Amino acid sequence: MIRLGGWCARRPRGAAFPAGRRWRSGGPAGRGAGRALRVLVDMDGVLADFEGGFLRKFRARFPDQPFIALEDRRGFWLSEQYGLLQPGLSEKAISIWESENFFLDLEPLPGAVEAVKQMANLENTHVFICTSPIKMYKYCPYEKYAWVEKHFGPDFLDQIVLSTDKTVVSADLLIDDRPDITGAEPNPSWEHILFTACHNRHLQLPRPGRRLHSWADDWKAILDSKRPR
Ligand code: UMP
Ligand code: MG
Repeated sequence: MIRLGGWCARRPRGAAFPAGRRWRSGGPAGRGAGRALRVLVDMDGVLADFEGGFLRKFRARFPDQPFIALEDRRGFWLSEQYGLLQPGLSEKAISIWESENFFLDLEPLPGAVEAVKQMANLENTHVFICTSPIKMYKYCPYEKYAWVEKHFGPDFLDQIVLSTDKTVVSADLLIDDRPDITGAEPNPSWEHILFTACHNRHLQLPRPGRRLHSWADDWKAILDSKRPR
């Protein structure tokens, strides 16, 4: 059996593995022992600088409006904090990420692209980019695919999982900056590793919650802690 994205296909005996799929070095049955470790990596706030990109475009489009500096951000929902700052500001904030090229123009967070390329090339490791699109779908889903192609190359497009409910996606790990990840599945298969972001850095995690402070942090050790011994 060959793993192709999230499903399995029969490989004819003796046939070569598909070209250009080096990141699936964990490969078919996994070259080492046991099944491959599956890691979901979130996009906004983990790979792509959603908060920085938002603030830059908000200030450019609404130069006379108040704004929230990144060090003052609290809570996952930017729109809520802007709404508390001034009536009507929540709608202005939303209009920024609903605009064309917002998601495509986001800068990668420091070290993110290199780390995920490395991760995908590890033995026995399957990496998926698991991201929630906004409901206004005119630009966002297309631009998320275009962003992955731009920074990871076209072969990595197979690794995208778009889902507003990440609890129904099965994996060993989910690296995500949102503190409260809930959904239809009350017992998700993954362990959530909270990726530190401006809006969550002050939170005390309930035990035994773990953080990845940045891509300079030891993400390999976190993966290794989930591998069978
Ligand atoms: N988002 C909102 N409102 C906010 C902040 C973010 O709708 O106040 C959206 C933008 C992203 C999504 O598409 O939430 C975050 O997705 P994840 O990083 O959780 O996958
Ligand atoms: Mg996120």
